[in-house]
Amino acid sequence: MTNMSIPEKYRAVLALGSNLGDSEDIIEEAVAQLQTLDMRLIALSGLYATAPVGGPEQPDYINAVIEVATDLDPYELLAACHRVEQAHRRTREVRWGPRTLDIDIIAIEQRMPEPAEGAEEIETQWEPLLSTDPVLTLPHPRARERAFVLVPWAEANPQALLPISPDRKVAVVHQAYVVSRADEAAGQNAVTDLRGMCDACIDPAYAEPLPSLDSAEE
Ligand code: A4P
Ligand code: MG
Repeated sequence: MTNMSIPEKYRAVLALGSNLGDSEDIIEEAVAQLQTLDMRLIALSGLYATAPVGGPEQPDYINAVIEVATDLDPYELLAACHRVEQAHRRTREVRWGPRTLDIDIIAIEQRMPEPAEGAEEIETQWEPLLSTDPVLTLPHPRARERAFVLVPWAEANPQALLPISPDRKVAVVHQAYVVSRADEAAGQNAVTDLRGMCDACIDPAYAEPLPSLDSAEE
């Protein structure tokens, strides 16, 4: 149980997806179950019907994104996500194949140490964690090009920033717009109409298009 008087050490963005079983119920139950595992919900998107990206021919997905505050360290958080996937009898036969429940950790930020007593009050600082560990890659390497992650995340938190490198972040609302427009132009995978959302870009410096990822990462 979280002690509300002590602020949590981490904030995490989780993307949930399901395309087997009663996907809407599964996602809603999973959001409730995650909250019993030392996570406090701080933002929640709606449910999105999305066309499958990659993998074999498979049904459409239901996707959603949540933000949580937690004291679980990143690997404990991954284990908690796997527990909830297992509770929904998630199996792993084909990469990117259909699944009852997938929970990906999109990004984690760590609270910076509090200022010393007597020091001038400063706003809480959050530092994004970057990791290339294949067991837990942060941020999730494909998040930046997936409308089914970016669009719900932008809804849940219009101020969200996706870290790209130690000194570069992109506004999620902007990236959601860019990726959705590109998908739409290619006649595929449109998630929802975001026309006009680009106006909400936080800083034009983040508006530069991102290089596409090395196909070896796919
Ligand atoms: N892993 C590494 N980093 C992370 C992370 N940040 N979060 C490792 C979660 N897991 C991470 O994951 C494979 C391994 O990735 C794990 O052992 C974990 O330690 P998995 O869940 O077993 O397999 P997966 O989900 O099939 O693989 P992956 O690479 O996570 O797939 P993606 O990229 O998540 O794609 N289309 C629509 N419309 N909606 C979807 O939700 N999802 C996918 C899965 C494909 N197409 C989709 C959707
Ligand atoms: Mg996954």
